[in-house]
Amino acid sequence: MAKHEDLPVPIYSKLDEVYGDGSQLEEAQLRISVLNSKFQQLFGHLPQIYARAPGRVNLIGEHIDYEGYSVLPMAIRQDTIVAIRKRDAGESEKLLTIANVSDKYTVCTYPVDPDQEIDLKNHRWGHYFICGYKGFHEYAKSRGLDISSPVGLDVMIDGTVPTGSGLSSSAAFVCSSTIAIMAAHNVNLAKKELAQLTCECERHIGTQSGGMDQAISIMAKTGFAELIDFNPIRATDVQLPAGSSFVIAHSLAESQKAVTAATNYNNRVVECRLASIVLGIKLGMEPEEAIKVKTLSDVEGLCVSFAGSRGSSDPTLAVKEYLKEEPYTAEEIEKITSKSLASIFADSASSLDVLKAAKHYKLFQRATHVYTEAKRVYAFKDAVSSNSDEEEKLKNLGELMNDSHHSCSVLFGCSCPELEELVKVCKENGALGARLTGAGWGGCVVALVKENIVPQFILNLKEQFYDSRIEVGMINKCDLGLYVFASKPSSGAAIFKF
Ligand code: NG1
Ligand code: MG
Repeated sequence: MAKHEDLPVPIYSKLDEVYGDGSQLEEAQLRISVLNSKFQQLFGHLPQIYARAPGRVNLIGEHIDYEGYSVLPMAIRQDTIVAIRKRDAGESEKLLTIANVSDKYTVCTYPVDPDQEIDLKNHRWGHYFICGYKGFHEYAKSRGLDISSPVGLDVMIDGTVPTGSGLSSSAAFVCSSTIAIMAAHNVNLAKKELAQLTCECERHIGTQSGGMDQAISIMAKTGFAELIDFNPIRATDVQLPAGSSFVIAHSLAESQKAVTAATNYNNRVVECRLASIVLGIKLGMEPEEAIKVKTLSDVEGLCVSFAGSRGSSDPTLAVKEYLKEEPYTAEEIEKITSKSLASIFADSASSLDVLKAAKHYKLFQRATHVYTEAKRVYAFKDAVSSNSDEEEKLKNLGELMNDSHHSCSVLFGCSCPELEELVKVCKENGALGARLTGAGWGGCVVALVKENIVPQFILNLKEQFYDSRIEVGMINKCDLGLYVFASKPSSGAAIFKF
């Protein structure tokens, strides 16, 4: 039997094949009918084909995918649907027109040009579609696929993943766009290949992302979280313990990753790379070789050998020995590398932006987070499949989540006051574990809660976290369900054609 990741994206002809037969189906039917009528109104035609891709919640393994380490997310029910129509070659109008069912998003148009540059200084929501457009054409070119010359595309989007929430609305958008463009050209790919492609697509937005979000959005299966490995991308089903539930709660601090990349996300990618280079040199690599090192996983072997000389296998021993806790200045690092930071990162404009904005580099803290977090992912997977009784199992999982949050907050510096408050409220109300999820600096918390207390837990969060914010008008009372909800592992990306 073909492995799940070797299969292409499923193509359905009925909505219930992807949304089941419950309340989600009714909602999906309504969404499709709104998409169709707005599509018809704007473009004078119906769409030819649809693609959907879900958001995700990461249960554990934060900020380590871009360092080559495995992570453990699950897809959520909220998704993005892209309705698309490829214009006929003869039609005079040659534009990519991207509209949204929500009036919040004004129509964006782009030229029909796969080589166009995305204007990163002027962020527009439609840029995420262009990420998929550019990526698909690059892929087609590199594989010599027979794609007729580019034509106009009419596109209408409907997304239900809250934006800036750490639930990967961006990957849901990029993945569904890429798949829709692909399907409109009668192309389909193996999921693992598509996961790789969509990860590269999203980098066109200027973040140096790992591949977690796209991989889970494409490879998810109903009922399972997935352990995602990289190089090569692979997904292993993880059955979460019965009697437990993951509650997602929004801190109401929005994290606009594409806008703050230089000081937040990409800054951490650069710091991790610098930590790998410095570790490489201290552990005996020639500087010329070490500056080619990309990730902390590339120097883990050296760290473990060092630990071995002390009777341990823990890579953080090398971090403790060779990196100092005080932040490094650029000059201090350049003394070690004998090369300027600007020349090390000369091939990456977004890294050069990081260097311009950075005052110092916390190499010890970032490396310690990455190595310990990578271990926690496997400890979590082992705890799920262990034979210990349910109570013990949940306790272990909760502790790993708490440790992960602490490390994100203290070592990786990607929390914020709102997230800290919400994690505390979750723990005070019976969560076995609670942590920020996704990139952080705002967005959501994920809490492990015994299933039988979920309704009371959510009520308590409402009283202790949300009511005061409803009072000052940050959110509407009737929208609370969008900001705090229990989530079950949902299905991955799909194509529909009716
Ligand atoms: P979000 O939460 O979507 O901003 C980001 C990255 C992931 C991963 C996490 C942190 C993208 C598309 N996603 O997620 O690859 O690094 O942060 O674990 O950049
Ligand atoms: Mg994102």
